Amino acid sequence: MAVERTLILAKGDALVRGLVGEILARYERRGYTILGLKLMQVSRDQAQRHYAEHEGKPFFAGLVDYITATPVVALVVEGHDAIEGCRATNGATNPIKATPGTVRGDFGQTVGRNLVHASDSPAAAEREVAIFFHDAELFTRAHALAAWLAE
Ligand code: DAT
Ligand code: MG
Repeated sequence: MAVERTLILAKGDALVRGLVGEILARYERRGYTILGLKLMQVSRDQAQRHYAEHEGKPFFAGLVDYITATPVVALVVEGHDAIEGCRATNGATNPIKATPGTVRGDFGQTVGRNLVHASDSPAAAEREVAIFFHDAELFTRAHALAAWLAE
């Protein structure tokens, strides 16, 4: 068991369909700590770097279009085995194969509009967090506790 950070994206379909709160609540209820959170427009450069492992695949261009077409909600969460845990919360890549009770299994129909992203390894998480967040945009539970105790 290791305390890990992971990058989560609630992608454009989640935003347009009004599901962001519902989706983020699932990570919160699971006990993950939110370290960073923002609504942002992803640039094509960020999108291409984020999805670099898929370059050359037939769906790559569509993936970059999808992630850059609308704003997305990006967050960094931390918790025990958060990388595996958040991917389990998201469900299988193809929503048709995703178990009901997961984000994709509850809200998705097609792999091209599967609502969420979560990093798949510690190395990917480190790389992806750096694409979407500056260090100064990340906070810890200690930041919040210190302010709360000082009141
Ligand atoms: P995941 O998002 O579950 O980590 P992935 O990294 O394999 O999945 O793929 C990244 C995204 O690319 C995925 O969320 C949706 C899209 N994608 C994957 N396989 C695809 C396919 N066969 N056809 C269309 N889109 C696909
Ligand atoms: Mg992936």
